[in-house]
Amino acid sequence: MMHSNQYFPDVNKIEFEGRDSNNPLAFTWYDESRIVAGQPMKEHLRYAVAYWHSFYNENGDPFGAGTRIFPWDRSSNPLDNAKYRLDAAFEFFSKLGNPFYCFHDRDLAPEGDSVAESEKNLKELVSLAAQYQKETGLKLLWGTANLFSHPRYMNGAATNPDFDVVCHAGAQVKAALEATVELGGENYVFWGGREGYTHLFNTRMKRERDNLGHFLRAARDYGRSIGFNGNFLIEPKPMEPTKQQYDFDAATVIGFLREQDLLDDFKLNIEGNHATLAGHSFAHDLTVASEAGLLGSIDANRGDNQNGWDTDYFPTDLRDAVEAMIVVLENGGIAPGGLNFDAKIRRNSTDPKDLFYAHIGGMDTFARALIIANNIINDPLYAELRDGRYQSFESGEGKAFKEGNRSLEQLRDRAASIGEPARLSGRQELLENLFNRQMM
Ligand code: XLS
Ligand code: NI
Ligand code: NI
Repeated sequence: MMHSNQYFPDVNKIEFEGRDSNNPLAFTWYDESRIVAGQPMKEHLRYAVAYWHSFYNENGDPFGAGTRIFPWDRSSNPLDNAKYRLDAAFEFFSKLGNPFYCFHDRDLAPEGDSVAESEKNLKELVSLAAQYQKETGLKLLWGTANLFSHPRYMNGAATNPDFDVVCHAGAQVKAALEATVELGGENYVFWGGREGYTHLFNTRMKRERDNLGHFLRAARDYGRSIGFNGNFLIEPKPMEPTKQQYDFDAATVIGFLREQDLLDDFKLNIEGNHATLAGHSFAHDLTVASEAGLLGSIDANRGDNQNGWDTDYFPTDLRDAVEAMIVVLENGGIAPGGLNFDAKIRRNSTDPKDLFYAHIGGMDTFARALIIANNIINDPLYAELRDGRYQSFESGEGKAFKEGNRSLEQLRDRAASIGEPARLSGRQELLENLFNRQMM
């Protein structure tokens, strides 16, 4: 079975043409086989396209209906349209050259009138997707279940106060895990859109958190029993749609995973725009996850400085991407995770080529960022400005403290004997200039 060539007929395979090219349908920096830090770019970056934003999201907003016209909505039967959509998606992937994609159960296949019918729809689409994957070599970075769109989840999914709703969430996750395994997915994501609460005083946070723990352990056990060997990932987000209690940011999720004894199987999927919604930078949350040994994957997007929403812009801010790639390189890479463009074209971007421009922009930005990040890491000034500051812990008394061998009395006695410490500059401006020198 070959995917068609009818949905994006004006676009050919996107090639690397270099920075002198002015072809808007070519890469200027993403040269997938270029070696950076000992590895081809493609393997560092592991780009994925998000099925929902690119092929399912009509770009409605709270003020108006969707603006996109989907040429793959050819029929009045949603199951047929799901098949056309899959065909269009694989045409797009083949032309763009992304190695991975990600989906929710409900963007891949429509919900049926019963659990059994929904399962059947999903199975049908999964077997088609398996054929397209085989034909194109494309891989699944992760699967997930949409536990937030259906009205039944208005009070949450796994944290719903009504056990019957929790069961429906379980049914969906079971089927989505099976789909992920069948398609060779390397990770499985939980983003708890409607977990959390809208009013604290009709909510028992601890109870909901414990129920979520039971739910995630059941999902883990089932996944392992059907041969899922990849990482389970939790994607932190502080709000929107609900206020969150267990997944506000990376640090909160790590505490939750520890409380619920899930650290052996779960890692984090960090999204740029979610980190900024939590009042952090993208690189901050990546660093928190990485230092805990829990950086699993990345949703590469960005917010808008002028508002506080999850705007899911395509990531075209170079500085942001450079900072992210420093963390990724220092993490020893992102595999088996990847960089998933959990991003959408703007509501007024209605040219079919806009979806290509958007991904090309994101892919070029992170490719350039990878090169710059590697240059920064290899500049001796970087190590001096960062690790050099901690030199006093590398020998003598400081080293003894670092190893846990100094009491408060000993600290006091040393302070009394040494007098006022010298003022060591943090040299932040020099550090910023170092970054700019590599970027400009
Ligand atoms: C929404 C989330 C969502 C997850 C997958 O804000 O980013 O897209 O990545 O459910
Ligand atoms: Ni996301
Ligand atoms: Ni998001």
